[in-house]
Amino acid sequence: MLTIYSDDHRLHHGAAELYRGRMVPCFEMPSRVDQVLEAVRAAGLGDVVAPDRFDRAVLARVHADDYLTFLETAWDEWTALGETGDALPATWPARGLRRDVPPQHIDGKLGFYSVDASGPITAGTWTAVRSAADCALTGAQTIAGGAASAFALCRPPGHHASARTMGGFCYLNNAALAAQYLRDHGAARVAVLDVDYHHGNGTQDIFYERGDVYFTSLHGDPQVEYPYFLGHADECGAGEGLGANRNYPLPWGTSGADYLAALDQAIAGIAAFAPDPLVVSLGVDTFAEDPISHFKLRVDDFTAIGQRIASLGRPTLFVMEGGYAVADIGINVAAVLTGFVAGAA
Ligand code: 5XA
Ligand code: ZN
Repeated sequence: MLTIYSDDHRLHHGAAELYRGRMVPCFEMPSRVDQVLEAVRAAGLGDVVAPDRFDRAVLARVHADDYLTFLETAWDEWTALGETGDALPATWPARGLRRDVPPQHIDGKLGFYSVDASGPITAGTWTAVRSAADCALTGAQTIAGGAASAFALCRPPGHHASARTMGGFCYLNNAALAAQYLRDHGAARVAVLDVDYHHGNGTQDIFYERGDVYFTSLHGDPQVEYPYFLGHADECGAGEGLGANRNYPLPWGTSGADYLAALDQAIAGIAAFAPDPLVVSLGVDTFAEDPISHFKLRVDDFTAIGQRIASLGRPTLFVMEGGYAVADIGINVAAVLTGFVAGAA
C-alpha cells in the first residue's frame, strides 16, 4: 500500500487552541504524523511518496471560491493588523445575526468562515493545508489509476471542514476532495466511511444532497460530543441524497465489541450502496487512551476495523483524520492498515 506524505505539514504548528475556557497547547500537533510515518515504515506497508500538486480548480470542486481566498490570505491580513501570534476567531454569526454579508475585516472573516476556535491559522497553515489536500488527491489519483489501496497521511485533518467553513482542526476537506476526484475520474459511485471519533460534519454537509456519494459515520453522540450540531441518527440525506447518509452516534464508553457491531451495520450499508471505490476517514481518536475522546478501543480493535473494511472488496483510500494519543497513534493507524492488507489478501 502506497503512503502519500509531505513534510509541509510541519509548517502548520499552532501554539494554542481554546479548550474548555482555557488556551491550551494544540492537541493537533506535528509529532502525530511523525509517529504514524514511523509506524507505517516499520510495518513495511510499502513505499512512501511525496504528493503531486493539484490546481486550485480541483479544490474548488468542493470548496467555495471566497473560502479558498480567505484561507490563502488570512495570515497576511492578520499580520497586517500588527499581530504576531496565531490567528483565531472570536465572533461568530450565530442565531439572530446575518450570514449573507461576508465581513471585510479579518477578525470578522475568521468568525464568518469557522465554527470554533480550535484551529489557529499560522504563517505556514495554507502551505500545509494545501499539501495535505494534495496528499489526499494523489491518493485518489492512485486509486483511479487502478491501485487496490493507498494511504494519504494528511495533516492537518479535514473531515470537519465544509465547503465554506473551517473548524475542529480542519481547513480543507481532504476526504471529500478525494471522493470528488474519484467521481470526476471514472467512479460512478463513491462511499465515504468515517471511523474518526468525531462526526465528519463537513463531509456530510458537502454530500448531503447527492446520491452519488454515500456518507456513513460512527462517532461520539453529538448530544454530548463535538461537533454537537450534526451527526444524529435521523440525518439520512436530502433530495437526491435521501438514503445516502447514515450516522451511528454511539455513547461515551463504547467498547471495541460494540463499536465493531455498529461498524458491521455501516459496512452492510456501504455494500448495499455498491460503490466503486471507498474513501475511509481514518481517525484513531476512538482509542481508549485518547486525551479528548471517550471510546474504549484497543489496538486489536483497530486491526479488526481494517479487516472489516477489506471485506467490502473495494479499492480503498485511507485518509488520515484525528488521534491525539501521540505515543500510540502510529501503532493504531498501522494496525488498521495492516488489518486491511491481511483481510484483502
Ligand atoms: O475529528 N476531529 C477531531 O479530532 C477534532 C475535534 C476538535 C474538538 N475541539
Ligand atoms: Zn476526531
